[in-house]
Amino acid sequence: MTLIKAQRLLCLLLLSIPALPALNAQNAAAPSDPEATRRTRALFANLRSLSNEHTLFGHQDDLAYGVYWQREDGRSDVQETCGAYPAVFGWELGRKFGRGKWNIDSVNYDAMRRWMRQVYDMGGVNTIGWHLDNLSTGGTAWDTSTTVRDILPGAPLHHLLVEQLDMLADYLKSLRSRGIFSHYIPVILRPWHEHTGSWFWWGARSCTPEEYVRLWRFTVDYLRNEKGLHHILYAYSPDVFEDESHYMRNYPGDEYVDILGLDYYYRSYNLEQIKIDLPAKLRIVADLAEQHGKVAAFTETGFETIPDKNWWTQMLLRQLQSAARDKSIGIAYVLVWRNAYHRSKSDHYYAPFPGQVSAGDFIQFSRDERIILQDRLPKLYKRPKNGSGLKVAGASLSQNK
Ligand code: BMA
Repeated sequence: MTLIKAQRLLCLLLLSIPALPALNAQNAAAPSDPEATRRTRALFANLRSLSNEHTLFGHQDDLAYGVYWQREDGRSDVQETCGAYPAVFGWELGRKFGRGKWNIDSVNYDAMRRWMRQVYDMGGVNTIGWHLDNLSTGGTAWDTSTTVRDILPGAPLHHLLVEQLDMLADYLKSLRSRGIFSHYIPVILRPWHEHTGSWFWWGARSCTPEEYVRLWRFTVDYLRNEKGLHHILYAYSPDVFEDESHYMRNYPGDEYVDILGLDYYYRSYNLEQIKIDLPAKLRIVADLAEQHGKVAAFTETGFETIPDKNWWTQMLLRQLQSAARDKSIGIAYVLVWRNAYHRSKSDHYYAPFPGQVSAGDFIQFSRDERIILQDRLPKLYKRPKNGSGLKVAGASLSQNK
């Protein structure tokens, strides 16, 4: 073949590629960290591309404890209710590193690392939040005394923030897979959450938007550049907000955020309002994620004690569906809050367990085509070959749950 013929052939081949524009556009979206590991990049792109049709279901501390049980290997209230584990698992770092071996909810850090590895081995996703103690006063995360300005670079207590981030970095560095091809397990880190509320020391009434943005950027820059961590996706998750500009008021910038989230709880007194309000809010988050090339997620929600027996299909599912529009991205995952194990907190649970009033409806929810639990997970840590798309098992398969 002459050189000219070969060039023509190459041109023809290249011309045939734009037949896959939508897919390429979605695959082109990349995490905010230009040096993100291969698996982290795959996770980001896959969450984004699955979100139009699917939403991964997640539960906080699912493997650690449930209603009236704690630390029993293999147990999960979700799995015992519907036959499948969640697809997303939320974990908590708080109160403060260095205070002992257990976090604020009596979860042991070593056990948590083991569970995170199990989640990764199951093909699931780990997301980590942090109710960090107030570093100025020694109070809890809910001590809203002004603190942020004391711990920013150049401020007198900055070393206390650095000390915590050093320990966080060590913990994140220890999140590696097993075996000879050991590698970092990608994680979603969700720092400084619910800042539109005023119940945490990094909240709306305790710091200015500028201070918040500096705190966020310092956190990311320190972990990424000083500590060289590239297996992290960062989730920004305001609580309730008024409109787009309120949502973006403290936005640290596209170079610092991967996931646009929302924390929003159902409460008996606001059910009527939430029916109208929530789909609109989720839509704003999804639209912003689309515009900024990010993933959209419902980063925390739930209806404490789930007193409405049809809540899963009649409320949550409908609202997730209404957030997705034709060909645009939708809500990639939803995480319901924890099922407290202690009898003194017997009304603090958000996922069903066998016998709970909404258990039957949760089974229906878990079998819906949109919702993905662990048994229908596509391979999230691998980019699909161009043109092949993500493979999600049909909902019919999960009839065996
Ligand atoms: C809150 C409650 C607390 C818990 C904290 C951190 O929403 O669930 O009981 O200690 O989150 O997980």
